[in-house]
Amino acid sequence: MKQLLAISVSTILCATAHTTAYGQTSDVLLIPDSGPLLGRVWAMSPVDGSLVNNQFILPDARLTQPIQIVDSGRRTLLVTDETARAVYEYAPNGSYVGTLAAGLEGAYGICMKDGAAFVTSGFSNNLGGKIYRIALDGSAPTVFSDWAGIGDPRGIAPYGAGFLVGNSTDDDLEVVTATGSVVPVPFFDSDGIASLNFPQQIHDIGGGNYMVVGFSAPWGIYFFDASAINYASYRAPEVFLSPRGAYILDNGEILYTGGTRIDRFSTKTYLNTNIVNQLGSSFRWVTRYTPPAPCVGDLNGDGSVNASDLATVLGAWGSADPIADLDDDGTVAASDLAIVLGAWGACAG
Ligand SMILES: [Ca+2]
Ligand SMILES: [Ca+2]
Ligand SMILES: [Ca+2]
Repeated sequence: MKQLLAISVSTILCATAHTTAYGQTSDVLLIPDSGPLLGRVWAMSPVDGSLVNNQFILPDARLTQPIQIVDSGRRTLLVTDETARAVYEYAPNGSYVGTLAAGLEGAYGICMKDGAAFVTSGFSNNLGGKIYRIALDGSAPTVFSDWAGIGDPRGIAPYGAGFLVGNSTDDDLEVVTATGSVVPVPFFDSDGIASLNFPQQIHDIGGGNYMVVGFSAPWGIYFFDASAINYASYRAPEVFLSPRGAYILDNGEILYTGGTRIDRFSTKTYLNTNIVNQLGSSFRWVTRYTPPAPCVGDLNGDGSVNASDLATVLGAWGSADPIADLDDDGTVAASDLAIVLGAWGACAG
């Protein structure tokens, strides 16, 4: 009886799991690496921070100083690049799709809200800070929030109807309203000396709480509640060096990035563990990514069913190639071609 059960379960698994050419099906943490030659994006485990793929996005000449990568909500990823002053779009398999915005005064932090990207800008060229709103429909970016006389916006996270934004000029955490104005009284007024100094990545960690990364001494990972009470701070020695990005791992430890290193530390034992120390790398912000469910007929995972997928089926014609054999009947044939043609175009959702 046990044996029969095992056979029937494995039969079901075979029947439902079509092999795909592109790999990432479970959550990963995506971390841009603005190395000295070509920027790329690493993927790490959200459970313990271990390495999944150090070339989730292959080294790419476009990426001169990539900072943050987020899910666009339309089966693509958006990457900000500080020195290229652009926002690039990539497919779930890490291939380049297009340039969403270029010629910005800068492009640093990014978060999605109401279907648009909000990008902080301004540090690289001293023209004064701005937050751009960039729609995904190809229309020109607009200045959502002008920080002239206020400072330089860095990390950005949704907050109420607007945003919580780090100000690297006065080290405060500013509230930006839904219409882009900066509230005169900050959420947290930091002295930048004994407390948060040079805020970088900001995470909404739920329950009204925020985790903010402070890059300059006393560098560390700072936690604030809804009343802006700084209820926890982790600094040296458990935070080994100036951090830029951070993430609370599923195992409860805190992963953080800084320079050539990706580390994690325990908030219980204060033990720091190095995960990666890669000569030449410069690791940036950390964002969890849930890959979209594979799209039927999209054999290469670039987000659409098109000529490249058709070519894969035709190239494997008559074979048992498990990727091109879409209906899993053992042969690449007309029925598989029909699936590709029937799904032609951009993947939905
Ligand atoms: Ca201040
Ligand atoms: Ca495709
Ligand atoms: Ca087939």
